[in-house]
Amino acid sequence: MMELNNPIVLMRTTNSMNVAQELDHLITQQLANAKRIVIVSHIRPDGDAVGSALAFGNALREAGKQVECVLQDGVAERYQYLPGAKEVASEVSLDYDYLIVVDSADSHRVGTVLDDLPKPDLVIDHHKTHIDFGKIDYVEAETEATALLLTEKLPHWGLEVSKNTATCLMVGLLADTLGFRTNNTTPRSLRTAADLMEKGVDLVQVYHQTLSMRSLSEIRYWGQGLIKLELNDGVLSSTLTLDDRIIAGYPENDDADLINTLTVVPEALISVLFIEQENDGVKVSWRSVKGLDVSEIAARFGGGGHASAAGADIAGGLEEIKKLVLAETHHYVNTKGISLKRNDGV
Ligand SMILES: [Mn+2]
Repeated sequence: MMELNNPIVLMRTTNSMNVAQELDHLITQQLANAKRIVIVSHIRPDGDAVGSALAFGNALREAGKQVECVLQDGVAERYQYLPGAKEVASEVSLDYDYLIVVDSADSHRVGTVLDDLPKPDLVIDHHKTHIDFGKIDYVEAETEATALLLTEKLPHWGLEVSKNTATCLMVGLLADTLGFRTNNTTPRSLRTAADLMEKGVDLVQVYHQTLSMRSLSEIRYWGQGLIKLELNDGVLSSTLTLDDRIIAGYPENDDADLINTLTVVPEALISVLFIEQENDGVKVSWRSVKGLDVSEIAARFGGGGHASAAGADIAGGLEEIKKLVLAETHHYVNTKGISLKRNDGV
């Protein structure tokens, strides 16, 4: 058996099957022994964060565990229909004996809910920029979604994937692949979706709720960003201010996924969106075509993510940050992107 006192990291690509099997065995035992489990995911939770946390929570509850799912920023309206969504807490209150974090590249991404708590027992993630922060970090970088990893692993960890669990997992898979159109989509994610459908998931309904459905305030908020779009040398950019949110009546502190819509512009090698936050900060989101790696730019500003989708929370004024980030993004495109032409969908 593996030693429990040392942090364990699995990058499957660099480890043998024996190690993978031993790790599965260890996680299975730990989950079997756990009674009260807290599951946490990142701030401004997207579909993969919500879907993965709820799916894991659901599977563990069905196995007789007491589970508390914690998302500092709560669950967006579009995901409120998911099983367990209404019970999600915004801070840890359960006296847990096992702590799980899903879909988070580093400990800062979960916000402040884990401040002063011991290391998580198990971290499951798929971000390229993952920095280990658990006792076990189960990481497969650049796999399409944490929900995909969970779909494959839950049965290996002694847990069943019921229709309810599968529905949450489908949300995560669809959200992170934007419906199988990100450039890291492989046959594996389509097979995973097929497996989930066989558990009874209503794909059309979940697809609509996850990706197509938009509230009037979201569309109006997009409008505020769309009229400010600028395209310079392959970099498409725009800004969403606190005022834009008030004008549109949009209640959240994110971009309402506008960034994913910008990738439809064929001239854009990189899209970047600035979302003004309360307390003198800016959330920056990047998307890029295949061959560019925006997680490198995000990392320079203390953020991270994937090659084609990354973000950073930067302290400071909006105009100052825009200047810095656009300069760095243009610098990156100029050094890496000159010979690149868009030849794929996203
Ligand atoms: Mn994810």
